[in-house]
Amino acid sequence: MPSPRQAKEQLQTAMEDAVMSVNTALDKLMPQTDLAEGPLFEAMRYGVLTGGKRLRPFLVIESAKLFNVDPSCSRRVAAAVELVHAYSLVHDDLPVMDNAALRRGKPTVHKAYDEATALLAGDALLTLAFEVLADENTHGDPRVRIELLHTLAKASGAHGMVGGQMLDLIGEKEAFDVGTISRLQRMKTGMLMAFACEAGAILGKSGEPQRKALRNYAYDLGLAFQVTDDILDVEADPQDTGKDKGKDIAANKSTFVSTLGKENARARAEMLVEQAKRHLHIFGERADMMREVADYVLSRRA
Ligand code: GRG
Repeated sequence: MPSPRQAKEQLQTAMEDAVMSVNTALDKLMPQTDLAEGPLFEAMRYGVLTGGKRLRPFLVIESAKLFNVDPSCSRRVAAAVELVHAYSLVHDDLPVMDNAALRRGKPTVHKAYDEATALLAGDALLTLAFEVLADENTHGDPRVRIELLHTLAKASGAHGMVGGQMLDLIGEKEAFDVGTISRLQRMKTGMLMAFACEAGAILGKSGEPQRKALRNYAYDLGLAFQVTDDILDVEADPQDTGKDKGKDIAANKSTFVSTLGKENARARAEMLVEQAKRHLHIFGERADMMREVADYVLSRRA
């Protein structure tokens, strides 16, 4: 069994490998072009390829390893989930939403290009994700591809990420209790993470108990991730996070920190991470990397 330090090093190596392999896949999916609409492709590439931790792709790759899925398949699903994530960031940064100037330490897409191009780039990233999943290179079995498409659509749409974003906007005008904040964050952040974790089980045609365990792990992980995001919003160095500080307070949002206080919020994140790891017991040691990434979510600075 590796020491805690070795386990952290193994996680870092695995995360770096995931960044490289998903970036290669994304680069191929969005080639540069001399066509007249070239600026759209440039803005898409800018929105996806400039930085990011690639946490969701990492979860796809690791969950797929549990079921011995061909890495060439999981890499494509990892790219698809990052395309949806990148679209959400591009649209979220627009003046009509968060009006952010910085993302991943660089000007946001609408600052680097213009608002209309950013809007279209986000649209095209989202639709490209579904094109990638529908392609037979993602999986030879059409039933698996349909299940991936259906699950990603549900996670990203009105009952998932987009619905969560709507609640987030409403939360700027009315105070939410912790239960409503948790529901909002499960929809906004947790459901895409749940797709990432379930994707391995879908690709591996696993049974429902394994799929459910991964889904529950992801929900707790996503919530812990969001609690730490709220803490980082008040205390992190923008040089580390690559985005402006104090945006939640400026927007008058109810967050875990504003509702529970920083200490209670941190205690809740720790409790959620322990709970997330317990869901993985059915996989034994094979899920150690997913346990390690849960600890990383607590200690992250970016
Ligand atoms: C559909 C417009 C629209 C938005 C959906 C996900 C989302 C709602 C908005 C993104 C903004 C945001 C702060 C979401 C909370 C989740 C979160 C902390 C996202 C940033 O994810 P990281 O930290 O980012 O994984 P990197 O840059 O590492 O990929």
